[in-house]
Amino acid sequence: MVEKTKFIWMDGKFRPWDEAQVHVLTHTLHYGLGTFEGIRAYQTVDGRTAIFRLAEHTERLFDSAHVMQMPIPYTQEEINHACIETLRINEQKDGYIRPLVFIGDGVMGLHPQNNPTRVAIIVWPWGAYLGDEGLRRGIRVKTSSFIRHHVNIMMTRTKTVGNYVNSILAKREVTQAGYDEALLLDTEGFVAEASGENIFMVKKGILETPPVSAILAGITRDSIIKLAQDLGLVVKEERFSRDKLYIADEVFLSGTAAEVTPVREVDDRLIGVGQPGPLTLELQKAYFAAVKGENPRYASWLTYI
Ligand code: PPE
Repeated sequence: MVEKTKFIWMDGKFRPWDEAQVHVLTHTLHYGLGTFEGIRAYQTVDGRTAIFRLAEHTERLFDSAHVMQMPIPYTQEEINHACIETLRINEQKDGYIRPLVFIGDGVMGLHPQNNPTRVAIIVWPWGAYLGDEGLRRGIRVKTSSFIRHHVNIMMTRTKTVGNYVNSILAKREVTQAGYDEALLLDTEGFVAEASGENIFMVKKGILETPPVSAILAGITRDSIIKLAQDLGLVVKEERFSRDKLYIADEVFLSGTAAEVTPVREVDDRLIGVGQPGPLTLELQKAYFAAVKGENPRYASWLTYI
C-alpha cells in the first residue's frame, strides 16, 4: 500500500489526500492518454532535502505532453514550484514525487478536443523499488515474451500512461515465473530496457547501454553516463543482443525508482560470479553520493527545498 501523505496538488490547489478524486468519466482512465514523471527527493548530508534533477524531469513531462498534444495549462516553472511545495507541505525529508498530466471528463470517444488537461502532483515515501536486498545483492532478470513497443505504435520516448500496459504485462509474466524484473527486447530483437528501468552492461571495463531509440531517455541513465565518464570510463551507446548480456562481466538497471540495482542473473545465466560487480558498486556509490549532495561536482543536479 502507498503510504499516505497529507496533501495532493491538483489543478493548482492542495487538497487533502482522501479528497484528491476524479470522476469515473475521466478520459485518461478509459483510453490511457496521459503522461507522468517519477522524481526522487533525498535528505542530503547537511540535513536539507533536495530534489534530484527536477528541471530535467519537468522538461521531459512537457516534452511527453507536447508529443501527445496535451497542452499543460502551467509553465515548467510553475510545475517545478508545485513539486517543491508538495514536498514541503507534506513535510517529507525524502520521497517520490509523481506529477501526472491527464485528460479530464467532457466528451467520450477518441477525439477529446475540449476536455481539460489536468495536473496532479503526489508525494509519498518509496523505499528500494526492487527491494533492499536487490539493491545490495542484485536481482534476477528474465527476458519477457512481450517486446517493447515499436516506435510507430507508441511514442516510446514519452512517459505515457498507456505505454505502461506493455511494462505491466512483461513484469507480471516474469514475476509469476519467480524472477524479479523483466527485460524487454525491441522489435528487432535487441535489448531495449526493463519494465521500469534502463539497462547497462560492463564488458572488459567498458560500459554499454542501448541507444535512446525505442526506450525512455532515462534521467538516471544520463546521470550514470556522466558519472562513469567522470570516473574515466568509456561509455558506448550501442545496440546489443541478449547473448551479449549473458556473457557480460556486470549488468545493472537504472531508474529513479530502482536507482542503481545490480543484476546477478539474466535468463538463468549467472552474470560474472553472480554478485554485484566492482564498477556497478562504484557507480552505485557515486550515484548515491550525488543524490545526497556529497559530491559538489554534481550540485547543479540538486534543487534544495
Ligand atoms: N524505462 C522505463 C520504461 C521507465 O519506466 C523508467 C522509469 C526508466 C526507463 C528510467 O527512467 P528515469 O527514471 O528517468 O531514470 N520508471 C519509473 C517508474 C516507476 C513506477 O513503477 O511507477 C521510475 O523509476 O520512476
